Amino acid sequence: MSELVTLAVREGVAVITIDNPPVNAIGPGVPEALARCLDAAAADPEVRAAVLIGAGRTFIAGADISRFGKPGGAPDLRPLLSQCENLPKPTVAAIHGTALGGGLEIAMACHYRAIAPDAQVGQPEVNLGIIPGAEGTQRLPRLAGVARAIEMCVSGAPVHAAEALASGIVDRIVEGDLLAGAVAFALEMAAGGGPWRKSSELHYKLGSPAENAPLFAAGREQAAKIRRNQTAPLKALESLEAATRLPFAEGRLVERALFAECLAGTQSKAMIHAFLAEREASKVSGVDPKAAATIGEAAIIGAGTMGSGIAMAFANAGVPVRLLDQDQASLDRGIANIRKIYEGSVKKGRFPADVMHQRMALIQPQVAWAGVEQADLIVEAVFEDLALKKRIFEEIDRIAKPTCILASNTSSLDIDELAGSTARPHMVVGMHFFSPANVMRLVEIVRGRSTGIDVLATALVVAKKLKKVGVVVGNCPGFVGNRMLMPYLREAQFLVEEGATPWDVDRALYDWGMAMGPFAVDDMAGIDVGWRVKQQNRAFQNPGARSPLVMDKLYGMGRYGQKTGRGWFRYDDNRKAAPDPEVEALIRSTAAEAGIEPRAVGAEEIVERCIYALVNEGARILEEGLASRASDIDTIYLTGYGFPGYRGGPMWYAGTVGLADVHRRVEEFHRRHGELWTPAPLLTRLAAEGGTFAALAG
Ligand code: T1G
Repeated sequence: MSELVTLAVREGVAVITIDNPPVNAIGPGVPEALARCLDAAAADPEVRAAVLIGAGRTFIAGADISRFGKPGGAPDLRPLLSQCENLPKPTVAAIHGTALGGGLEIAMACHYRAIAPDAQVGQPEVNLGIIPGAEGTQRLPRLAGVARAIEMCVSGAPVHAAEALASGIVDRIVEGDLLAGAVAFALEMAAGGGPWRKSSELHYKLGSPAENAPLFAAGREQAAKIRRNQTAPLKALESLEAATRLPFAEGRLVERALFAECLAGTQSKAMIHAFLAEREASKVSGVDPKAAATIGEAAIIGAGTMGSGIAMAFANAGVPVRLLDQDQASLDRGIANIRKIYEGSVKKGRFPADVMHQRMALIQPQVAWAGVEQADLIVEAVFEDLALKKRIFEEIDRIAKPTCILASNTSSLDIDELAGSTARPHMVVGMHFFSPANVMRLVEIVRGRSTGIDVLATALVVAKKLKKVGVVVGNCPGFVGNRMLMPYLREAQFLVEEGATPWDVDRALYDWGMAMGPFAVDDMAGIDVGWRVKQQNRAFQNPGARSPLVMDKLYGMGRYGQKTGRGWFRYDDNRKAAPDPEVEALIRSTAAEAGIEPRAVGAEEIVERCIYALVNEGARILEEGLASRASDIDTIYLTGYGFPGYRGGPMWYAGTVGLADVHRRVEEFHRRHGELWTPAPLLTRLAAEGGTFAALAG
């Protein structure tokens, strides 16, 4: 019998253990081995019942995602589920950790489910652009009711044990030893003599068409809101609807056809790429996570928006953190903000008030340096000013213990310069968080010339501990994300000078899938901030190259964006944006003065100009070795810049368009708009070879 699944008999119960680390995914060989164990359990006269349990940290986390797209990569689990459900002895799934996707589907095909109090169950397939493919959309509404099944399949979010019990997905919570509890449960059921409960045969929770119609309408509304432009949640709803209308045997066929359709589509390929790319990012050649230092305590310098957000991220992960500011008033403001955000979360029911108190207690506000010498990691998060940051680095270098890592949250300044102002350049690293830092998942980990690999390892482990995605990047102005953003924002501005309105540009990119349009981003971040970054980067602008004209004027007019109620757009008291005729007139007159003839600019051109600007700059970044693989760039844009997951990131997306086509357009833009559009040599080469960024060796 395969070691992936083992069978042992305990008190007359066959204990079938799935052991496929790290998360017991249903990889090659697992369904077959499970089937053999079920057969053996059925055949053994000594066995009265069976328990399915996962070894290690979790029950089954679903199908093996790394195999999707490969031959036999998405195995049909349905014969296994029938075998499980039709076993002539009661079966109990014993769930700890997470039962996700195919894992929950297997559990639902068992007659009963026992769960550990801290475990979760979910159908997260929509996160991968697919729907449950092994009867999940048919069994879940039968167990949990239509409303709950819609909520779980559309959001993809897991539910906790208590909720799973209340809604009927599981039958019993086992405190203490899960296996012992599950065995006892199985014996109880065996003693009852059957018949055992089959989820495929339940009907009473399926509702009537009249009851279900508003639930499905609400589900579609929710899908449009939280999963804009995505096809999988709509297919999941269609499949759930089939469950309510058709017998089980027919509903499962509808599900399978819709599943296959999703799996063959571009959205699932992009989202599966995104899942794997995110995990790949933490693997950096030569960097061993085991070399990471333990961070028992951290300190953050600067209690502004970024510093406070970073302090929250540490507190949320249970790490004590000192929050410093030289100015008591700023410190008080920072702490008041943190409290407000936590209170908001409590009000929304995200966590109870005592969790808020625990987190607040982990944050120690102070104006003096006392105690900072105990920190294992210090993150500098002051105003974006090189001279100021250098002074702070000199200071913290003096105070911090020798093993302390000194990180900067700079979004564009030179890490080597900062490292140079300390006596420990190998301990200096960039940790560029994104605003709001307690929410956004990306951390660009900037590797300076001298940064030690053990320091990189620690930064990666810290990012993971903070439940963030750390991506190692090289040291250059803007690093990876903001360096690419510059040409993207620049094209957005050129497009309005050529005849589009800021509203047109934002609408086109939002409709295409970006979380926000570029002008809304400018207004949110602050036009004054953008202006200052531009001044700092003047040295990197090609003399004589075209430069956007309008932003400087907005800055001069004090139109700083949302914070002043006026920027590229006008804002009402609820910060709702509206087009501003004054800005449009300013754009037209500025363009006319510069001799730019206005023309009609369509949505397609807007998307191509902005997105291909990202791609072309991304190709240069790869060439220069500032990102180690294209998928890292994708991860940065997906987790930090609101790039739509179902398009896989800019470099992946370029591959789906075809690099030859992208290159052709870039060349056209080059001819029409000048040197800023010079095609990156890597793009030219790959386009000629028929290659993709994704296929480049990392
Ligand atoms: N397949 C393959 N590998 C997986 C995996 C999976 N399903 N889930 C996790 N991994 C790997 C991951 O790549 C990483 O690898 C390691 O496990 C730890 O993951 C038929 C079609 C389970 C909650 O969508 O949500 O079933 O980096 O870093 O934070 O209808 O992973 O160590 O090499 O994320 O503790 C549905 C996705 C599949 C679950 C653990 N299942 N996974 O989180 O660790 S579709 C999912 C997760 C399906 C059926 C359908 C999380 C986790 P490495 P990690 P974590």
